[in-house]
Amino acid sequence: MNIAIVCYPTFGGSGVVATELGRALAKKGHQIHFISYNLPVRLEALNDPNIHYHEVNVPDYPLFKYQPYELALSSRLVDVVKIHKVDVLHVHYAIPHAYAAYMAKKMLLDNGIHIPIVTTLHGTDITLVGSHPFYRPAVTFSINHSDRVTAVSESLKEDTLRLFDINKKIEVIPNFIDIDRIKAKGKPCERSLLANKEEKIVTHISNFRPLKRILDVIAVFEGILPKVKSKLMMVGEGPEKSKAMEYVKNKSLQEHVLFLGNSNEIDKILCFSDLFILPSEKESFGLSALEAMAHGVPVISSNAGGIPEVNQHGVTGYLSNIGDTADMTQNALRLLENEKQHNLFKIQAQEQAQRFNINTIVSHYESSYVDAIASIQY
Ligand code: GMT
Repeated sequence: MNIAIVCYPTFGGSGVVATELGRALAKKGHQIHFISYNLPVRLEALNDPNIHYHEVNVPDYPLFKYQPYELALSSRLVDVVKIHKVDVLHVHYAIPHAYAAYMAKKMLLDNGIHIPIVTTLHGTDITLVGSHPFYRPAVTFSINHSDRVTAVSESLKEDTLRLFDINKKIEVIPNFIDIDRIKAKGKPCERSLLANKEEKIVTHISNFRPLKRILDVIAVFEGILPKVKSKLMMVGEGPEKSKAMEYVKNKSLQEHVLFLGNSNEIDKILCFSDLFILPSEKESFGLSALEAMAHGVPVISSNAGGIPEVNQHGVTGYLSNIGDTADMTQNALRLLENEKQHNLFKIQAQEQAQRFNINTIVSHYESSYVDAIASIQY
Protein backbone atom coordinates (compact mmCIF):
# COMPACT_ATOMS: atom_id res chain seq x y z
CA MET A 1 0.00 0.00 0.00
CA ASN A 2 0.95 3.66 -0.39
CA ILE A 3 0.34 5.12 3.05
CA ALA A 4 0.61 8.77 4.09
CA ILE A 5 1.33 9.30 7.79
CA VAL A 6 0.66 12.72 9.29
CA CYS A 7 2.20 13.37 12.71
CA TYR A 8 3.94 15.84 14.98
CA PRO A 9 7.69 15.62 14.46
CA THR A 10 8.71 16.54 17.99
CA PHE A 11 9.79 14.45 21.00
CA GLY A 12 6.48 13.09 22.23
CA GLY A 13 4.58 9.86 22.24
CA SER A 14 2.32 10.37 19.24
CA GLY A 15 5.18 11.31 16.92
CA VAL A 16 7.27 8.39 18.18
CA VAL A 17 4.41 5.92 17.63
CA ALA A 18 3.73 7.30 14.13
CA THR A 19 7.42 7.11 13.22
CA GLU A 20 7.96 3.59 14.55
CA LEU A 21 4.77 2.44 12.82
CA GLY A 22 5.89 3.96 9.51
CA ARG A 23 9.30 2.31 9.80
CA ALA A 24 7.76 -1.08 10.52
CA LEU A 25 5.31 -0.75 7.62
CA ALA A 26 8.14 0.26 5.30
CA LYS A 27 10.07 -2.85 6.36
CA LYS A 28 7.03 -4.90 5.32
CA GLY A 29 7.23 -3.37 1.84
CA HIS A 30 4.69 -0.55 2.03
CA GLN A 31 5.55 2.88 0.64
CA ILE A 32 5.38 5.33 3.55
CA HIS A 33 5.00 9.06 3.09
CA PHE A 34 5.58 11.07 6.27
CA ILE A 35 4.01 14.50 6.18
CA SER A 36 4.93 17.03 8.84
CA TYR A 37 6.51 20.45 9.37
CA ASN A 38 9.87 18.88 10.30
CA LEU A 39 11.53 15.52 9.89
CA PRO A 40 10.17 13.39 12.79
CA VAL A 41 12.86 13.06 15.47
CA ARG A 42 13.30 9.30 15.28
CA LEU A 43 13.26 9.17 11.50
CA GLU A 44 16.26 8.82 9.22
CA ALA A 45 14.58 9.40 5.87
CA LEU A 46 17.57 8.35 3.82
CA ASN A 47 17.90 4.93 5.44
CA ASP A 48 15.04 3.13 3.73
CA PRO A 49 13.97 3.45 0.09
CA ASN A 50 10.35 2.84 1.14
CA ILE A 51 10.28 5.92 3.39
CA HIS A 52 9.62 9.38 2.01
CA TYR A 53 9.33 12.69 3.78
CA HIS A 54 7.23 15.66 2.64
CA GLU A 55 7.63 18.90 4.52
CA VAL A 56 4.72 21.24 5.19
CA ASN A 57 5.74 24.86 4.79
CA VAL A 58 3.67 27.71 6.17
CA PRO A 59 4.70 31.02 4.62
CA ASP A 60 4.86 33.83 7.15
CA TYR A 61 2.43 36.60 6.33
CA PRO A 62 2.29 39.67 8.58
CA LEU A 63 -1.49 40.07 8.25
CA PHE A 64 -2.06 36.82 10.10
CA LYS A 65 -1.77 36.75 13.86
CA TYR A 66 -1.92 32.92 13.57
CA GLN A 67 -0.37 31.28 10.52
CA PRO A 68 -2.88 28.82 8.94
CA TYR A 69 -1.06 25.47 9.33
CA GLU A 70 -4.21 23.41 8.57
CA LEU A 71 -4.51 25.12 5.20
CA ALA A 72 -0.91 24.39 4.27
CA LEU A 73 -1.20 20.82 5.55
CA SER A 74 -4.40 20.03 3.65
CA SER A 75 -2.91 21.49 0.44
CA ARG A 76 0.24 19.39 0.94
CA LEU A 77 -1.89 16.29 1.51
CA VAL A 78 -3.74 16.89 -1.74
CA ASP A 79 -0.43 17.16 -3.64
CA VAL A 80 1.17 14.12 -2.01
CA VAL A 81 -1.92 11.93 -2.55
CA LYS A 82 -2.12 12.93 -6.22
CA ILE A 83 1.58 12.65 -7.04
CA HIS A 84 2.30 9.45 -5.10
CA LYS A 85 -1.04 7.71 -5.62
CA VAL A 86 -1.59 7.36 -1.88
CA ASP A 87 -4.17 4.74 -0.89
CA VAL A 88 -4.88 5.86 2.66
CA LEU A 89 -4.19 8.81 4.98
CA HIS A 90 -3.28 7.89 8.55
CA VAL A 91 -3.39 10.91 10.84
CA HIS A 92 -1.94 10.80 14.35
CA TYR A 93 -3.40 13.24 16.87
CA ALA A 94 -6.79 14.69 16.01
CA ILE A 95 -5.84 18.36 16.19
CA PRO A 96 -5.54 19.68 13.53
CA HIS A 97 -4.52 16.61 11.53
CA ALA A 98 -7.92 14.90 11.26
CA TYR A 99 -9.52 18.23 10.37
CA ALA A 100 -6.94 18.97 7.64
CA ALA A 101 -7.29 15.42 6.31
CA TYR A 102 -11.06 15.87 5.96
CA MET A 103 -10.52 19.06 3.92
CA ALA A 104 -7.97 17.27 1.74
CA LYS A 105 -10.42 14.41 1.23
CA LYS A 106 -13.10 16.81 0.04
CA MET A 107 -10.70 18.64 -2.29
CA LEU A 108 -9.53 15.35 -3.77
CA LEU A 109 -13.11 14.27 -4.33
CA ASP A 110 -13.48 17.23 -6.71
CA ASN A 111 -10.73 15.57 -8.75
CA GLY A 112 -12.48 12.20 -8.65
CA ILE A 113 -10.04 10.79 -6.07
CA HIS A 114 -11.53 8.94 -3.08
CA ILE A 115 -9.10 8.81 -0.19
CA PRO A 116 -9.96 7.16 3.15
CA ILE A 117 -8.82 8.59 6.49
CA VAL A 118 -7.69 6.59 9.51
CA THR A 119 -7.46 8.76 12.63
CA THR A 120 -5.50 7.66 15.69
CA LEU A 121 -6.32 9.43 18.95
CA HIS A 122 -3.37 9.74 21.29
CA GLY A 123 -4.45 11.44 24.49
CA THR A 124 -4.20 15.14 25.02
CA ASP A 125 -5.96 15.71 21.67
CA ILE A 126 -8.97 14.32 23.57
CA THR A 127 -8.44 14.72 27.30
CA LEU A 128 -6.83 18.14 27.41
CA VAL A 129 -6.98 20.28 24.28
CA GLY A 130 -9.64 18.69 22.08
CA SER A 131 -12.45 18.75 24.63
CA HIS A 132 -12.07 22.50 25.21
CA PRO A 133 -15.33 24.15 24.07
CA PHE A 134 -13.37 26.23 21.53
CA TYR A 135 -12.25 23.06 19.73
CA ARG A 136 -14.83 20.40 20.61
CA PRO A 137 -17.21 20.85 17.62
CA ALA A 138 -14.35 20.64 15.10
CA VAL A 139 -12.76 17.66 16.84
CA THR A 140 -16.12 15.83 17.08
CA PHE A 141 -16.73 16.49 13.39
CA SER A 142 -13.26 15.29 12.35
CA ILE A 143 -13.55 12.06 14.36
CA ASN A 144 -17.05 11.34 13.06
CA HIS A 145 -15.93 11.92 9.47
CA SER A 146 -12.88 9.67 9.65
CA ASP A 147 -13.31 6.32 7.91
CA ARG A 148 -11.65 4.45 10.77
CA VAL A 149 -10.87 5.68 14.28
CA THR A 150 -8.40 4.08 16.63
CA ALA A 151 -7.41 4.93 20.21
CA VAL A 152 -4.23 3.83 21.98
CA SER A 153 -5.98 2.45 25.09
CA GLU A 154 -9.37 1.39 26.44
CA SER A 155 -9.18 4.32 28.83
CA LEU A 156 -8.76 6.80 25.97
CA LYS A 157 -11.63 5.20 24.07
CA GLU A 158 -13.88 5.64 27.13
CA ASP A 159 -12.73 9.26 27.56
CA THR A 160 -13.48 9.99 23.91
CA LEU A 161 -16.98 8.53 24.13
CA ARG A 162 -17.62 10.43 27.38
CA LEU A 163 -16.33 13.81 26.18
CA PHE A 164 -17.63 13.90 22.59
CA ASP A 165 -20.78 12.90 20.67
CA ILE A 166 -19.19 10.12 18.68
CA ASN A 167 -21.14 8.05 16.16
CA LYS A 168 -18.14 6.10 14.89
CA LYS A 169 -16.77 2.82 16.19
CA ILE A 170 -13.47 3.33 18.00
CA GLU A 171 -11.03 0.45 17.78
CA VAL A 172 -8.37 0.14 20.48
CA ILE A 173 -4.92 -0.51 19.01
CA PRO A 174 -2.42 -0.19 21.85
CA ASN A 175 0.96 1.44 21.45
CA PHE A 176 3.86 -0.87 20.79
CA ILE A 177 7.57 -1.38 21.09
CA ASP A 178 10.18 -2.85 18.78
CA ILE A 179 11.60 -5.53 21.07
CA ASP A 180 13.98 -6.89 18.37
CA ARG A 181 15.57 -3.46 17.97
CA ILE A 182 16.14 -3.25 21.71
CA LYS A 183 17.67 -6.73 21.80
CA ALA A 184 19.86 -5.92 18.79
CA LYS A 185 21.30 -2.86 20.54
CA GLY A 186 22.78 -5.31 23.02
CA LYS A 187 24.09 -5.14 26.51
CA PRO A 188 26.01 -4.72 28.80
CA CYS A 189 25.20 -1.10 29.52
CA GLU A 190 27.86 1.37 30.40
CA ARG A 191 26.37 2.45 33.71
CA SER A 192 29.65 3.98 34.79
CA LEU A 193 29.05 6.83 32.36
CA LEU A 194 26.35 8.19 34.64
CA ALA A 195 26.71 6.76 38.13
CA ASN A 196 29.05 4.99 40.53
CA LYS A 197 28.94 1.22 40.80
CA GLU A 198 26.99 1.17 44.06
CA GLU A 199 24.44 3.79 42.98
CA LYS A 200 20.97 2.89 41.64
CA ILE A 201 19.73 4.81 38.63
CA VAL A 202 16.19 6.18 38.70
CA THR A 203 14.84 7.67 35.47
CA HIS A 204 12.00 9.89 34.28
CA ILE A 205 11.36 10.74 30.62
CA SER A 206 8.69 13.18 29.44
CA ASN A 207 8.01 16.54 27.86
CA PHE A 208 7.97 18.16 31.33
CA ARG A 209 4.47 19.60 30.89
CA PRO A 210 2.53 20.33 34.11
CA LEU A 211 0.44 17.16 33.73
CA LYS A 212 3.62 15.05 34.01
CA ARG A 213 4.04 16.27 37.63
CA ILE A 214 7.83 16.26 37.49
CA LEU A 215 8.10 17.75 40.98
CA ASP A 216 6.47 14.52 42.20
CA VAL A 217 9.31 12.63 40.50
CA ILE A 218 11.82 14.64 42.52
CA ALA A 219 9.78 14.24 45.72
CA VAL A 220 9.83 10.45 45.30
CA PHE A 221 13.55 10.56 44.64
CA GLU A 222 14.10 12.64 47.78
CA GLY A 223 12.41 9.84 49.72
CA ILE A 224 14.64 7.21 48.12
CA LEU A 225 17.96 9.02 48.50
CA PRO A 226 18.49 8.76 52.31
CA LYS A 227 17.89 4.99 52.14
CA VAL A 228 19.47 3.95 48.82
CA LYS A 229 22.48 5.56 47.13
CA SER A 230 21.08 6.71 43.83
CA LYS A 231 20.99 9.17 40.95
CA LEU A 232 17.96 10.59 39.17
CA MET A 233 18.05 11.06 35.39
CA MET A 234 15.55 13.65 34.20
CA VAL A 235 15.25 13.27 30.42
CA GLY A 236 13.29 15.80 28.37
CA GLU A 237 12.53 19.45 27.91
CA GLY A 238 9.42 21.44 28.70
CA PRO A 239 7.73 24.20 30.64
CA GLU A 240 8.26 22.75 34.14
CA LYS A 241 12.00 22.19 33.72
CA SER A 242 13.22 25.51 35.14
CA LYS A 243 10.97 25.16 38.21
CA ALA A 244 12.31 21.66 38.79
CA MET A 245 15.93 22.78 38.34
CA GLU A 246 15.39 25.62 40.79
CA TYR A 247 13.92 23.18 43.32
CA VAL A 248 16.88 20.83 42.90
CA LYS A 249 19.29 23.72 43.40
CA ASN A 250 17.50 25.01 46.51
CA LYS A 251 17.60 21.53 48.03
CA SER A 252 21.30 21.11 47.06
CA LEU A 253 20.49 17.98 45.08
CA GLN A 254 22.46 18.89 41.92
CA GLU A 255 25.00 16.16 42.53
CA HIS A 256 22.23 13.54 42.51
CA VAL A 257 19.78 14.85 39.91
CA LEU A 258 20.94 15.14 36.29
CA PHE A 259 18.88 17.00 33.68
CA LEU A 260 19.87 15.38 30.37
CA GLY A 261 17.59 17.33 28.00
CA ASN A 262 15.90 15.72 25.01
CA SER A 263 17.78 12.64 23.97
CA ASN A 264 18.10 10.36 20.98
CA GLU A 265 19.79 7.84 23.27
CA ILE A 266 16.73 6.70 25.20
CA ASP A 267 17.69 3.04 24.72
CA LYS A 268 21.07 3.61 26.35
CA ILE A 269 19.61 5.57 29.27
CA LEU A 270 16.94 2.95 29.93
CA CYS A 271 19.48 0.16 29.57
CA PHE A 272 21.28 1.33 32.70
CA SER A 273 18.17 2.37 34.66
CA ASP A 274 16.95 0.48 37.72
CA LEU A 275 13.58 2.17 38.14
CA PHE A 276 11.31 4.40 36.05
CA ILE A 277 8.97 6.98 37.59
CA LEU A 278 5.81 8.24 35.84
CA PRO A 279 3.51 10.13 38.26
CA SER A 280 1.34 11.79 35.54
CA GLU A 281 -2.01 13.41 36.20
CA LYS A 282 -3.24 12.34 32.75
CA GLU A 283 -1.78 9.64 30.53
CA SER A 284 -3.70 7.82 27.83
CA PHE A 285 -1.10 5.07 27.62
CA GLY A 286 2.39 5.94 28.89
CA LEU A 287 4.69 4.95 26.05
CA SER A 288 7.78 5.88 28.05
CA ALA A 289 6.74 3.39 30.75
CA LEU A 290 6.42 0.67 28.10
CA GLU A 291 9.85 1.57 26.71
CA ALA A 292 11.28 1.28 30.22
CA MET A 293 9.60 -2.09 30.79
CA ALA A 294 10.94 -3.42 27.48
CA HIS A 295 14.41 -2.71 28.88
CA GLY A 296 13.53 -4.61 32.06
CA VAL A 297 12.98 -1.50 34.16
CA PRO A 298 10.10 -1.70 36.68
CA VAL A 299 7.76 1.31 36.81
CA ILE A 300 6.54 3.37 39.75
CA SER A 301 3.57 5.32 38.42
CA SER A 302 0.26 6.95 39.09
CA ASN A 303 -2.91 5.09 38.17
CA ALA A 304 -4.02 7.80 35.70
CA GLY A 305 -5.83 7.00 32.43
CA GLY A 306 -4.40 4.06 30.52
CA ILE A 307 -1.30 3.51 32.67
CA PRO A 308 -2.85 0.48 34.46
CA GLU A 309 -3.28 -1.16 31.04
CA VAL A 310 0.52 -1.08 30.72
CA ASN A 311 2.02 -1.15 34.22
CA GLN A 312 0.60 -4.02 36.28
CA HIS A 313 0.41 -3.30 40.00
CA GLY A 314 2.57 -5.70 41.98
CA VAL A 315 3.90 -7.36 38.83
CA THR A 316 5.78 -4.91 36.61
CA GLY A 317 5.89 -2.09 39.15
CA TYR A 318 3.39 -0.33 41.36
CA LEU A 319 0.49 2.09 40.89
CA SER A 320 -0.45 4.88 43.31
CA ASN A 321 -3.09 7.59 43.36
CA ILE A 322 -2.12 10.78 41.54
CA GLY A 323 0.00 12.95 43.85
CA ASP A 324 0.54 10.27 46.52
CA THR A 325 4.33 10.60 46.50
CA ALA A 326 4.65 8.94 49.92
CA ASP A 327 3.10 5.76 48.54
CA MET A 328 5.23 5.98 45.40
CA THR A 329 8.37 6.33 47.55
CA GLN A 330 7.42 3.32 49.64
CA ASN A 331 6.82 1.29 46.48
CA ALA A 332 10.14 2.39 44.99
CA LEU A 333 11.96 1.28 48.16
CA ARG A 334 10.13 -2.07 48.12
CA LEU A 335 12.06 -2.79 44.94
CA LEU A 336 15.33 -0.94 45.42
CA GLU A 337 15.88 -2.45 48.90
CA ASN A 338 14.98 -5.99 47.93
CA GLU A 339 17.17 -7.38 45.17
CA LYS A 340 15.23 -10.61 44.76
CA GLN A 341 11.93 -8.77 44.34
CA HIS A 342 13.56 -6.20 42.05
CA ASN A 343 14.98 -8.90 39.77
CA LEU A 344 11.60 -10.62 39.59
CA PHE A 345 9.88 -7.37 38.62
CA LYS A 346 12.53 -6.72 35.94
CA ILE A 347 11.72 -10.06 34.31
CA GLN A 348 7.98 -9.54 34.64
CA ALA A 349 8.25 -6.03 33.15
CA GLN A 350 10.00 -7.46 30.10
CA GLU A 351 7.41 -10.21 29.79
CA GLN A 352 4.55 -7.70 29.91
CA ALA A 353 6.29 -5.53 27.27
CA GLN A 354 6.25 -8.54 24.93
CA ARG A 355 2.44 -8.21 24.76
CA PHE A 356 2.99 -4.89 22.99
CA ASN A 357 5.54 -6.17 20.51
CA ILE A 358 5.43 -4.18 17.27
CA ASN A 359 5.15 -7.35 15.15
CA THR A 360 1.73 -8.12 16.60
CA ILE A 361 0.36 -4.58 16.67
CA VAL A 362 1.35 -3.36 13.19
CA SER A 363 -0.91 -5.90 11.50
CA HIS A 364 -3.91 -4.33 13.31
CA TYR A 365 -3.13 -1.02 11.60
CA GLU A 366 -2.73 -2.78 8.24
CA SER A 367 -6.21 -4.29 8.70
CA SER A 368 -7.58 -0.86 9.56
CA TYR A 369 -6.17 0.53 6.30
CA VAL A 370 -7.63 -2.33 4.28
CA ASP A 371 -11.05 -1.82 5.93
CA ALA A 372 -10.90 1.95 5.41
CA ILE A 373 -10.03 1.53 1.73
CA ALA A 374 -12.83 -1.03 1.31
CA SER A 375 -15.33 1.27 3.01
CA ILE A 376 -14.87 4.10 0.50
CA GLN A 377 -18.06 4.53 -1.55
CA TYR A 378 -17.59 5.24 -5.23
O1 GMT B 1 2.64 12.58 26.75
C1 GMT B 1 2.63 13.61 26.12
O2 GMT B 1 2.49 14.68 26.64
C2 GMT B 1 2.79 13.58 24.62
C3 GMT B 1 1.58 12.98 23.98
C4 GMT B 1 1.68 13.08 22.49
O3 GMT B 1 0.68 13.37 21.91
O4 GMT B 1 2.70 12.87 21.89
O5 GMT B 1 1.48 11.64 24.41
C5 GMT B 1 0.22 11.00 24.29
O6 GMT B 1 0.37 10.00 23.29
C6 GMT B 1 1.28 8.95 23.63
C7 GMT B 1 1.37 8.00 22.46
O7 GMT B 1 0.15 7.44 22.14
C8 GMT B 1 0.80 8.25 24.92
O8 GMT B 1 1.71 7.23 25.26
C9 GMT B 1 0.73 9.28 26.04
O9 GMT B 1 0.21 8.64 27.19
C10 GMT B 1 -0.18 10.42 25.65
N1 GMT B 1 -0.09 11.47 26.65
C11 GMT B 1 -1.12 11.82 27.42
O10 GMT B 1 -2.21 11.30 27.37
C12 GMT B 1 -0.86 12.89 28.40
